[in-house]
Amino acid sequence: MSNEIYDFSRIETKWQKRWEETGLSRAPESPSKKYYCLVMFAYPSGDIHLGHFRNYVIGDVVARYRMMCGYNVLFPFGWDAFGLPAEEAAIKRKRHPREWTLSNIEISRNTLKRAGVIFDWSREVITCLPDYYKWTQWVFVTLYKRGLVKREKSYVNWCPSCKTALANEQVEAGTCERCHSLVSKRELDQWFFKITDYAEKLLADLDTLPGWSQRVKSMQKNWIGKSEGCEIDFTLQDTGEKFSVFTTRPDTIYGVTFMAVAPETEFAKRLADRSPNKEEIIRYISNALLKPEMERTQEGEKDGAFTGIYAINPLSGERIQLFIADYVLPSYGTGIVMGVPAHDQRDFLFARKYGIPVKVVINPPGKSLSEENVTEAYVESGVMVNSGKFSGIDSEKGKTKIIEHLEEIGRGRKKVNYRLRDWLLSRQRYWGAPIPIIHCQTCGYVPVPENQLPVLLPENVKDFIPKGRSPLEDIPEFINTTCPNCKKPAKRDPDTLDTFVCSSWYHLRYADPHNTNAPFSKEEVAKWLPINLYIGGIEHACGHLIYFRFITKVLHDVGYLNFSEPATVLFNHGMVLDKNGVVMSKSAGNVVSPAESMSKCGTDATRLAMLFAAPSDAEVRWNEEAVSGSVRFLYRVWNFTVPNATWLKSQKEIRYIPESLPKPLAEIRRKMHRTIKKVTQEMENSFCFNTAISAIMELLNLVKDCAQTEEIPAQRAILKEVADTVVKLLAPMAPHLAEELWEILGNKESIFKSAWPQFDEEAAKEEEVEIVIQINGKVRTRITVLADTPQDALERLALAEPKVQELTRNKIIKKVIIVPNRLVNIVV
Ligand code: ANZ
Ligand code: ZN
Repeated sequence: MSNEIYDFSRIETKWQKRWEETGLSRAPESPSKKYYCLVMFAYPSGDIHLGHFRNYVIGDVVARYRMMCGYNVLFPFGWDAFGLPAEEAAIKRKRHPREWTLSNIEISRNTLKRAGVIFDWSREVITCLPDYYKWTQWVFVTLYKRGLVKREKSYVNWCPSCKTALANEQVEAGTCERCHSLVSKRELDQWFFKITDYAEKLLADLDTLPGWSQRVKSMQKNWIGKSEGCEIDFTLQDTGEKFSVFTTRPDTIYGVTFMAVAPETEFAKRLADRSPNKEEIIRYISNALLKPEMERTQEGEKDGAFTGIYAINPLSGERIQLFIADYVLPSYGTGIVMGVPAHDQRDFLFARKYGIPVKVVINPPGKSLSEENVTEAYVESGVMVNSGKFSGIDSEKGKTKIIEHLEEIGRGRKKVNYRLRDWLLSRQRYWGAPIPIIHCQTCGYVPVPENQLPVLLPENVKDFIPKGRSPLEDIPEFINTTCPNCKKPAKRDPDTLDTFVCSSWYHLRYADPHNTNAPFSKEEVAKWLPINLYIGGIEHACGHLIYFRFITKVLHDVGYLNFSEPATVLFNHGMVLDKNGVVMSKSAGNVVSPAESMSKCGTDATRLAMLFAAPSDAEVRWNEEAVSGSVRFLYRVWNFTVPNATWLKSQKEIRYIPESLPKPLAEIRRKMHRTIKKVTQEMENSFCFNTAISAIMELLNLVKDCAQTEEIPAQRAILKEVADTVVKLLAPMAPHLAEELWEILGNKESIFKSAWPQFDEEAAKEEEVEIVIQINGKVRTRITVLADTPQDALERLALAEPKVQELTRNKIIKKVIIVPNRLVNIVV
């Protein structure tokens, strides 16, 4: 064995094998001090690339750090193996999704092992295998029994090229987030989770999550979109039929000059039927349905069609024109808007286009608007005018007054609305967990009883290409069954579950991954959860990160969990960009595998280069050259430790008194404690491993020229401390090299069983110096500042001294002479 050179490939293989043999990554049965570090699992749609590598290495650094702090660490991994990406890839290659997926998992798992990421593979979950999706189906049935599942015919987002329905979260700027085709609407019978029942809890509990960034919390808050207002009942002039609108501005009710109905609604269809302009209205409605939602909600000119029918305002009794207009969304409020052109800009543009009156009912403080001088809507609050007995009232107060009045006369009520929509679950695709529902002619919808789960996805399927209806529908052996209730012939639901259902509960399965009687036992979950640190990309803020909070809350309410928020701390790592600054992704086709760099320069150097490139929450533009920089640094660590190892560990330990260390050694010792402090803070809080690494580099620079000498008695003791410390501080980031050096320094056990170095606050303190302050060469006062305070700061501090202010008042300062760490002389 040669210790002469840093042979990374030998070292990395050796330690990966050793960790596996000793079960370093195994989470214990009964943790006494637990730490659950979770990274978002991956779609197995190829090998992992540098984006994954970064995410998982960050997790690995934290997991290893926590081990050294004495925690029992759970750091599991798995695969989000169902769903479109895998299915699309398999179709392209003419392979079965299952076979394609499992072989990708194999490849990616090996790459992750080579990356030195010590996941506890004994707890791996793969969502496309029956032992997992049985319980995904159980989650569905559990929510079904709880009344949280609904079936509804509704217009769904439809991707014409993926040929499937999409959840709102999967629509990006009006296009399919996968293939970027324009999304249109299609009416289908669909299953939904009633996540809106939890809107208030999901919103309110954001306040109980100090460990989540403001950014994610406000994204979720906007997504949930709580809005407080009221519902007001209007009537049709001719038939007296009642219909309601949702508004946040009841104070503007006297300003309503038209009403607009969403084209998708039943109400619109009924109006069309009775309209004198029937043909035009029907044409307008069918055109509107083809428009992507994006186009409808964009700013700019709005259009609509007048139905020829009128409504009556419940307070003013005025007659109002009814329009069908596609800027009104069917799924928000009641799908009908009371149009107030004077105080809503959209309504204003609409009114100007169709020659509808603009009636001012709110005046800005101290001003008077009128139809003629309004050039845009006045949307602020003000004084109510032209509003019957409410005129003259402040509009904020008016809101409450109007609602009270409407409630009294039975024509309106307070109402809270959420922008959040129910979670669309059904996918008309093959590669997913079958929806565990049986359609029976007699009994209706019957959930599959738990003892009949899983509903197996048929595997010998040749034709699973999407055709616009579910491929499972064409498989008689699958679709035909008997009703669990009445035992008559019945049919299975042909759709599969959105994969976000699979990933909404995987964090729980890791606590008890081999349970065959239940998705998890309450006891096992209680040992590990909630997650201490959850690491993943910001792109999941309004999708997965809401879904998994929702499912956790439901399972809590059903009594399976003793906590209702899944993760205490959430960390969003930044993206990895390619050379041209484009986000690395499978779909962009610009992915770089970490494998090449790991072979060429070593895993530790590749990890370090990635960690050194930027703070963990910032973007990294990947640059191969950075790796050679970290190779050089690792060599320096090696060259400091290895040649000195025998000397450092020889003879008995030397004790020293810190106060009596000679200056250079005291300097080294202070730097060491400061470095420990810095690195520890980064490991605990902000994960700026780049600055942690530079601190270690600085420390190493300070000691690299220290000779082996016994003349200064404490020299060896200090250098031994520095060597141990550097190796330990580097261990989470460059684990293989650290293990090897730790062994060379004479230790028998893994460095990850050793204790993380502690810093001494006193020793880490910066040195202070006294600065003499002179005016025209005469000593006037003294101040104490940190050593090496820069000149401009010294000047500012000196001039701010009361004594100096007093003596320089009404005098002109000609110049300021500064001798760093010693003196400031002010010439007046
Ligand atoms: C009259 C009014 C007057 C309104 C005014 C606003 C200003 P937020 O705050 O986002 O909840 N609205 C209601 N249902 C709608 C739908 N289905 N599609 C499009 N717009 C709809 O928005 C609530 C406001 O959005 C409601 O208050 C309504 O317009 C409109 F000076 O009613 B408002
Ligand atoms: Zn039946």
